[in-house]
Amino acid sequence: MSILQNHDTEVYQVIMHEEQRLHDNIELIASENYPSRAVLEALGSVLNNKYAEGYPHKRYYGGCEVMDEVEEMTIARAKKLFGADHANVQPHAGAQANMAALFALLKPGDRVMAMSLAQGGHLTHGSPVNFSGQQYDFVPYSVSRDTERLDYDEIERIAKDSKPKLIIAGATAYSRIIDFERFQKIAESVEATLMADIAHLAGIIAAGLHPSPVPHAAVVTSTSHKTLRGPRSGFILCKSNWASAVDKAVFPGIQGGPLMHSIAAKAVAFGEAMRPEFVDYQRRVLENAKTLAESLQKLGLRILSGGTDNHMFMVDLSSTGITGKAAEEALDCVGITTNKNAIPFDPQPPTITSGIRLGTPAVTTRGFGPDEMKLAASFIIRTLSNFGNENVYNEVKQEVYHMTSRFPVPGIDRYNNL
Ligand code: DSN
Repeated sequence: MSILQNHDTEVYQVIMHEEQRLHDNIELIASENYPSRAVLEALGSVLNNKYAEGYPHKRYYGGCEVMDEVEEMTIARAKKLFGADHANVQPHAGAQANMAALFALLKPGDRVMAMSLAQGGHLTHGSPVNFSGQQYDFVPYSVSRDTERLDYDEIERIAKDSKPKLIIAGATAYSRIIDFERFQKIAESVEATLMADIAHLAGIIAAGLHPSPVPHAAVVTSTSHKTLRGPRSGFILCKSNWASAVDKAVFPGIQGGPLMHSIAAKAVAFGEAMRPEFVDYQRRVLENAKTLAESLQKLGLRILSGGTDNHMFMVDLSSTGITGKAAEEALDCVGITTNKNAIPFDPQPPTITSGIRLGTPAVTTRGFGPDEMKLAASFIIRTLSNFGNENVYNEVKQEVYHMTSRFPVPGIDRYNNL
């Protein structure tokens, strides 16, 4: 950082402020993580400088021999890590991966079934304000009101009624195992294709701790920065018969030059995910999520579906009289970072919500274990049950800082060079 410090103090200062925030706060956003210094180094490398439109050995620019090596290495690692026939590692992010997958699999106007954003799906799974909802005919499926889990019989019934061309399995706010095999059986029964979006689950799936959709789905999309702990980016896995359509949809369909520095950083993350310590990390992510959910439950908060099988869960705040937005803001005041999140059948608008979503990938990377999860739960309860009380907020903030200052932040030099 010393070059930037002298070169542009203003930018240097804001980065230092963010490092400080990352160090001081407890990061409980389910979709965030701390990638390794090695991932950040690849991201900040000279690979940023090169145009490499096209694919390995079929480029539209000269001087791409190193780019070919980088991209082939990343593709090979993605295929090996997930056991996939084909990988496209060029999508700039998860939304681009989903856009390319939909372009490859569908024609405008085709019918698609997916979990709606309001139920825990994703913006690109048919939201009316997104290209997906505007270009395709989406039929949503929900969780059951009683169990707050996916009801596969009901999903099958909707599929039989609506006869979609594509079914999307995957979520951003669902804490239970997703039965991709059952999804495939449902898709097969109505002659639909199955696409899985594993942006949240990718690291857990790579570690073998959640069933993989790769044997079942035609196309699997993902990000690389959530549980997978890589750069902020995306990728697509697919069966061989979809390879050409997927590649054409990514480039030239929706993207120009690939971000080669990001592709190299994905290779680093895939390499890290093949190591035994990554499996151990994912086990601890799951254990921490369970401990945090159980501790909050014991202290009186309602967890949707009664718990979690993965790295995250949703807290229903309805009975507290505090909205998701107000809870997010109160927790920000004490140095606990979360996000408001609509809960299924939420009466509040998405900018307010009745819930917050909590996840443990980042705190686990930082080294927090069950003891810290129990403490974090007690901080959350003290903050929310003393809503608006600045004195209590200040006390809790001190205790949060006392806890976070005992843990280094991976990827940040001045808080340990990991
Ligand atoms: N924004 C991501 C998440 O937080 O889950 C989804 O795109």
